[in-house]
This record gives sequence, structure tokens and C-alpha cells, in this order.
Amino acid sequence: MNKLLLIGAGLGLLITVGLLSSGSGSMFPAAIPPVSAPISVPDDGAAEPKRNEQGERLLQSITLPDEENGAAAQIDLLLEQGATGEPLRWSLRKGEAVLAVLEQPDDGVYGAGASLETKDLDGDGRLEVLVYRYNTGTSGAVGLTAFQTGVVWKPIFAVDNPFDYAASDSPEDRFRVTPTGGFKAQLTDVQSGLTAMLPLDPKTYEGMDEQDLQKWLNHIGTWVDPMIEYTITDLDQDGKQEIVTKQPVIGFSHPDWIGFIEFTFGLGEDGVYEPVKEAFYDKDHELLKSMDL
Ligand SMILES: [Ca+2]
Ligand SMILES: [Ca+2]
Repeated sequence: MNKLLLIGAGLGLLITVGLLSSGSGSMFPAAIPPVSAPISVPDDGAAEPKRNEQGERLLQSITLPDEENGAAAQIDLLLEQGATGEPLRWSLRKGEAVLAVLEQPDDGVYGAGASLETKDLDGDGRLEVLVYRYNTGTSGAVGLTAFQTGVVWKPIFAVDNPFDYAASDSPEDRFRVTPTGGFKAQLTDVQSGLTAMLPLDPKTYEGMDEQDLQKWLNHIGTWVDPMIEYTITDLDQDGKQEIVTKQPVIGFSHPDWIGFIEFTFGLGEDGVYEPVKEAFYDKDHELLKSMDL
């Protein structure tokens, strides 16, 4: 995953360098929405993807210890596509048995590629299965669903649509990013109340037309990107993994990252992950503010 994110960031960098070097006389629009770009996603390397009799595409297979007989069981990740190849749903199967199904969110955020990872998240000695799905736009958004395995496959962590956590000046969005002039922007989570001033680095905007820059510093619609990364780590050393999500806060285009939002998810008493902490960072990943949720 990290490799892919690097590719995404690299492309974004090229786009921004292009903007900075060529567009000094142009106005920057109020907000530049994520642009679709053909960034490579997992499993797109095969010229002839493997398909089963139903025409579903096999994306990945893993082996898990089988509870019943102690042998290993093969788990397949399959993709069902629509008439024009659009990804409709992903399923996890053991042979013909369907263990879990993930639907494409309504706004079709995911490309075909998806990948599996196994990890013992709750520390009970049994592996959980993690499914990553990828948006193909410049934001590099990634969704993650983690399943407890066994007789019943239960989702215990789900960012079904990472864009649900993004924000772009819409009143129903959870976050507000407001440039306040003087190379600063205020970031607020209207739901939790957490707020911080993000410092903007003047060096980033050298070469911009001075008039445009002043307009931009006061009025531009900065925005919050969806989740792009999940860090799985046992922060409090209790044997259960925490999941930390990362969202960039964007200045005028990718990858003008002016800050980051992180949510830490911890396992609740019911064995399902819930958000326990929120933190705002500046662009150098120095902590600005955090709060327990
Ligand atoms: Ca486990
Ligand atoms: Ca822990």
C-alpha cells in the first residue's frame, strides 16, 4: 500500500510543480476537487485476469488456519463487475462458501483493485482478515474493512467510504478549514469541537502572482482529504492493536499538504473498533492539538 501511496504522492507533486511553474497569472479556483487520474492499483498487472465461471475476477488468495480440522484453508477475494467493467462488489470466499461481501459505495469510489492482509488485531491468537480498497483519483483514498474470522465473519473495523470523512466547504461536512490570512488556516472538527491553527509555509507559494496569493490566502476553499493511510500498532502495549487513520488537509491542490488529521480507533468492549482519539498535526507532522473522544 505504501508503495502505491508514494506513486500517488509523486504524481501529485508533478501536478503541483506544473501549476506553480506555469500558472502565475491565473486565478486559483475556490476548491479543486480530486481529479481522476489513472494511478496504478493492485492486481492491474495481469493482462488476462483470472475469472471464475460467473465471470468474477480473482484478485487475491490467502491461506488461513482452518478452525475445524487444523488444516489450512484458502480464502479468495473475488470482484464482481458490471456490464461496462465497473466494480460492483467484492466477496471473500472459502471454496463456494461466501464469508463476507463488500458493496461498492453508492458514489462508486473504488476502482477494481483490492488487497488482503492478515493480522491478529485483538490479540486472541486468531488472525483477522483486512480488506483494503482503493480510489483511483489523486487523493489516493483507501478504505479498510477488518473481519474477525471463524464460523461467522464479523466486521470489527470499517471505513466503508473514506470520502465520508472528507470535507470541502459543504455545510454538512464534519471539518472546516478556513484561511485567516497571514499564512494561517483554522482547522475545526465541528462534531468534536477540536480546533487548531495550521501554519502555512510561505516558501510553498513562492512564484505565485502576488495578487492571486493574497486573494488565495484570504478566500480559497481549502479542504480535507479522505483517509489515505492506516497504521496498525499497539500504542498502549495491551496486546490489542490500535488503528490510526491519516487524512491530509489540502491548501490549493494535491499535494499541498498543510496539515493532517488522525483518528485513533481502539477495540471496544464489544470487540468492535471505535474512535478513541483525534489529533491535528501541521504539515511537518508536529502535533498541534489532540483530544480523547
Ligand atoms: Ca484475532
Ligand atoms: Ca493496544
